[in-house]
Amino acid sequence: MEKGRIVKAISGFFYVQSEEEVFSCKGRGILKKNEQTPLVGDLVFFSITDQEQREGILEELVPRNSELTRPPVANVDQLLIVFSYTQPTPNYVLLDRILVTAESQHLQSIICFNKTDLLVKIMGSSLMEAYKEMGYTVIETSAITSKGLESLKRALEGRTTALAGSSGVGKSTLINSMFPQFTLETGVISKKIQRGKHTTRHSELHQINSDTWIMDTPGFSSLSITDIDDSELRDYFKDFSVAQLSCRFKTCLHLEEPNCAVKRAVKEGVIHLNRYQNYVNLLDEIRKNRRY
Ligand SMILES: Nc1nc2c(ncn2[C@@H]2O[C@H](COP(=O)(O)OP(=O)(O)OP(=O)(O)O)[C@@H](O)[C@H]2O)c(=O)[nH]1
Ligand SMILES: [Mg+2]
Ligand SMILES: [Zn+2]
Repeated sequence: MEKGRIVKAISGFFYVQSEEEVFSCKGRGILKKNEQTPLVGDLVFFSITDQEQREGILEELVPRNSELTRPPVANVDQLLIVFSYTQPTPNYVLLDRILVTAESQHLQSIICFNKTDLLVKIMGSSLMEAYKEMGYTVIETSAITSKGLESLKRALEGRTTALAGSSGVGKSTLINSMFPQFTLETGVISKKIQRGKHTTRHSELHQINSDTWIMDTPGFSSLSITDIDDSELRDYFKDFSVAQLSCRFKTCLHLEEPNCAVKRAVKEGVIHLNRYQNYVNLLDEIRKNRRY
């Protein structure tokens, strides 16, 4: 059997990269029987059915280090969450949803603000500073002027990174600008609604060198939080971690409980109000979904 990595999945075929070659493979009954759905990023064993046509059959999935449903990907080390300063404007609710998902999977997150060239003046927002203080790497880039691309490349080195973010923020353009060997398809922004047109349709993993991979993904604008318990949500808000040690109740959910140190920190401006509001909304959503 051969070993490889799924780099793309389209209409029932899994494209498996092994050394320098890519084989198109069909799944095997055994995977279905075990209720295993292969994902892009999966390490697999496969057998070759036609060497010349580069065809094969998937035999076995290697156990995953991590797994995400949106974007659907296995074995990434980190997410590169991309926003643009304008066209389209940043969606901080989406940012917190992606961060919560990443934290729950113990993935690192890098936050990238792209299209700095479109701004007359960069408005350093207090919210952005807040994310830096929480310990996230925040990088400002322009795929057009190459600003920030060198530091972004350094942050990707030696790791498998999936991009995530709304359509039109410049994910594919950033990959093309950092790595000129790629010519991924990019799209224009709709003038009328100032949004992207969902140009990238399939996630695809690209190998940069022996231990560096990057995955382009389709844009998305909503992300529902499933698989997370209301009691654990607070642990995925990094900025709560210090304050919540001082809440009167160990299990404080920072809502109506007396002597809540997180709410105090919000009042004092130590925790950003937007973050707290997003937390309360997400908690509410998780509880509502559970009821049905
Ligand atoms: N001015 C400016 N335009 C950019 C920048 N990065 C990307 N763009 C433009 O934004 C548009 C959308 O870029 P894409 O790379 O297709 O965006 P995407 O995030 O891959 O979008 P989807 O594939 O639809 O999810 C294109 O017209 C790009 O040229 C940037 O840094 N500055
Ligand atoms: Mg794209
Ligand atoms: Zn509390």
